[in-house]
Amino acid sequence: MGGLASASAAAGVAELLAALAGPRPGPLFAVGSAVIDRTPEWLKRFAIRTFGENDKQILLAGIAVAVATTAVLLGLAARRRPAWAAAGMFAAGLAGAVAAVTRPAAGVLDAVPSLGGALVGAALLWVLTGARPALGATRESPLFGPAGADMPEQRAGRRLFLLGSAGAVVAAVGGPPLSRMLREARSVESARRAVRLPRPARTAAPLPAGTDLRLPGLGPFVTPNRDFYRVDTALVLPQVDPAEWTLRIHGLVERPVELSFDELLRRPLVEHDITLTCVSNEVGGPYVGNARWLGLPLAGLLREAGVRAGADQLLSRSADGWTCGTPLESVLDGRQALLAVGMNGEPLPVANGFPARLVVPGLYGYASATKWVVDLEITCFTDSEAYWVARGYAEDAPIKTLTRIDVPRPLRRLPSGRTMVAGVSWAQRRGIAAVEVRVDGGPWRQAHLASVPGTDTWRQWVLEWNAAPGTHRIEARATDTTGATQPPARVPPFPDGATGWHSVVVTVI
Ligand SMILES: Nc1nc2c(c(=O)[nH]1)N[C@H]1C(S)=C(S)[C@@H](COP(=O)(O)O)O[C@H]1N2
Ligand SMILES: [Mo]
Repeated sequence: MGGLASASAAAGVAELLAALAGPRPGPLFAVGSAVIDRTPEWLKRFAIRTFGENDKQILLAGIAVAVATTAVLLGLAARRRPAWAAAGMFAAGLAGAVAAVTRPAAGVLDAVPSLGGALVGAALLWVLTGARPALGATRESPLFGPAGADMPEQRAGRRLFLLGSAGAVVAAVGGPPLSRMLREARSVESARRAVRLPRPARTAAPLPAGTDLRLPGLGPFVTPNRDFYRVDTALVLPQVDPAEWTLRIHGLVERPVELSFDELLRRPLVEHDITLTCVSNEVGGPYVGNARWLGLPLAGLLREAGVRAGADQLLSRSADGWTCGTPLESVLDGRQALLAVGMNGEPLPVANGFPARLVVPGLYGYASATKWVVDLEITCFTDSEAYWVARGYAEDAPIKTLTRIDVPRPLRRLPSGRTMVAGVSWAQRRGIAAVEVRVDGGPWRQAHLASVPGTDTWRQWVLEWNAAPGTHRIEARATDTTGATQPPARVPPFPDGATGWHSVVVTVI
């Protein structure tokens, strides 16, 4: 108990000190992030596959269990060797400090919260366990000498114990909510609400009629911001104040450029509909979403800086130190690659990169879609490796053609008769030319395609099916405008994206 109480108090104090110090994540989160960056690729893939968007909660829970176990062991050890146990508690805090200091963009001061927490934890452990013999037990106490000593010392020991317990409870129970309040008070949400996006210099045409088939269960053509998937390595959302944000463009350029957020909003911004896709998305998976983005064309910005001959990589970096390598060619070939500030008519949500992010049609997010972007370096693939490329993912990451059946849901029981089979297909840059559906390995039938504003978004489709009683397997596949049809064999996401046909099994009654 003493161990657990001291450790909880230490954690509470550390998180509170971190919240007082500034917007950067506290030591527990620093440990979590350090674990994420050092997790072997296969384990990360397993975690994403198994826990999906809950992977971060599972990781934090795992760390909490590890910390609690250590704390209980230290508490037990403290009965015999209080000094050692206190030293152990301090060492654990030191580990937190090391994790915090070695995070990208961290400084020496980031060690302070962990060290403060560690000191409190070590002192409490000493008081709560080491001093206990003075309460009248028969063992020797290092603080108060032989047990059974005279009354004033016993009383002093008891007072210290009670004070320590009270302090531990206050710190452990009060620390986390107090630090959350401090963080919320300082979050950029209010700055975000104050942002007035300019009118686009070039507005996207209204969506053509019939982009959205509006079928129950079918994902809408435009994914609402609150439903947009989120994938990133950030345990705590980076809080980037637009008043302090700058974007630096440097490296193999003629003229380095630095841009403030106000300057960015004064530039001629354009709108474009782009479907974003995560390389970790399994066939039939949820990590894909479509939005209307508002931003500055990246190609013009890079030409302003003057890209030097020989460069082939745009290495972008986020406020929290994540990096992304995009083939320069794909930014300069005429597609609408954007430095985006708006998403579906609003400033970017904080989770999706506020105040600015990159969006490049046709490439998986890990190679194109840097959120909280602060730095663009023109470089070569041979000179620097981005985060996921260093972990084995492909340098060139064009999105593969994929089809997802949204209706009916897997394992659904349906009444027999006419029913709709519907879903979405995407092949960004190339565009979807046809979608076919078959039941129980029978003949392929052409689905009806919804309209689309261009080649960079997904495309809805629907087919009416006269369902007979029994168990049926529905399969769907798309063909892009180059004439290439999705291959049947399932390929897992690593290292350059999943392929294969999506299939859904239903029972008709
Ligand atoms: N700063 C930062 N940007 C990032 C990532 C990240 O981990 N950190 N992940 C990328 C990946 S893998 C994807 S798929 C997209 C997801 O964007 P979303 O969360 O807005 O859907 O963001 C990209 N941008
Ligand atoms: Mo991703």
